[in-house]
Amino acid sequence: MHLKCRDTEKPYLRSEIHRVEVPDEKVEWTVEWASYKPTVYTDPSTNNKPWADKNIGEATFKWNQIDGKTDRRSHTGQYVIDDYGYPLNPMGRTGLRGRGVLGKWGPNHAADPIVTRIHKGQLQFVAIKRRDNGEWAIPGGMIDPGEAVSETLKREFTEEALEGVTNKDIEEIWKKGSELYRGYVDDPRNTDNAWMETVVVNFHDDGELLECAEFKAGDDAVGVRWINANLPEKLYASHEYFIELLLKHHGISRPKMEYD
Ligand code: RP5
Repeated sequence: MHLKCRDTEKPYLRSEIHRVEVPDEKVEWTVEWASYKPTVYTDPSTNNKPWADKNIGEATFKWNQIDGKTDRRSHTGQYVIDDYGYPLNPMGRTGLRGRGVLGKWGPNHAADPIVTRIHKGQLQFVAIKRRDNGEWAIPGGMIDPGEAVSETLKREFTEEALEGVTNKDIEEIWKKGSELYRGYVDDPRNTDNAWMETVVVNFHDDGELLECAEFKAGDDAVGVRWINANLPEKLYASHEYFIELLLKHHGISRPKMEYD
């Protein structure tokens, strides 16, 4: 069940708009809620951007299909279009309608590379600090139109954690990846009609390829560092869950914490 995209405490990113509170039992669209009338918000800064969709009614959209250069298929299966022509978030209500700050109606596809190493006996992954909200995150990003996921994974890591600078040694790391997840992301930008989805792939450096890499935050990142995977750390969107999958993949169990 999505939680971060139902947060009513903070205003929605770059706005003064608050979500309507959606109680757990009313998240699913199949639960009747006649008086549900959340604010409709599409960030004005997305208007007329080449990467953003037009308003519903001003263009035709091929839902659940590849639509020109936009992949409107969801990893979660077929999503529903409501009576007014808007795609409905497959995880249910979020307390906000419209496209928010996202570019696409329906699924917005991203890719997340988890680059890892063993350091002093600990599994570590590379994290970046996001410019938009200051949270630590996996250095993922949006898939460009027509781009292969494998390219996005490489490109986003290079832009955000290496400030665009790569070399032959670092390139080696992209040769072996293990997919950990493919699906919906509980991203704070999600709305009832636009949401994030991702493919998460682990690239493990078992040959010290990254030992001499010069990590430097670039593009949408303002910080970069190695984080011990088995220590609890607050991360952006569903990224804590992706780290749990990473630990499982490496056969590591996280020590039980007081709050568990
Ligand atoms: C998250 O947003 C994904 O998991 C990915 O890490 C990220 C992509 O968005 P940007 O970083 O490009 O804003 O939902």
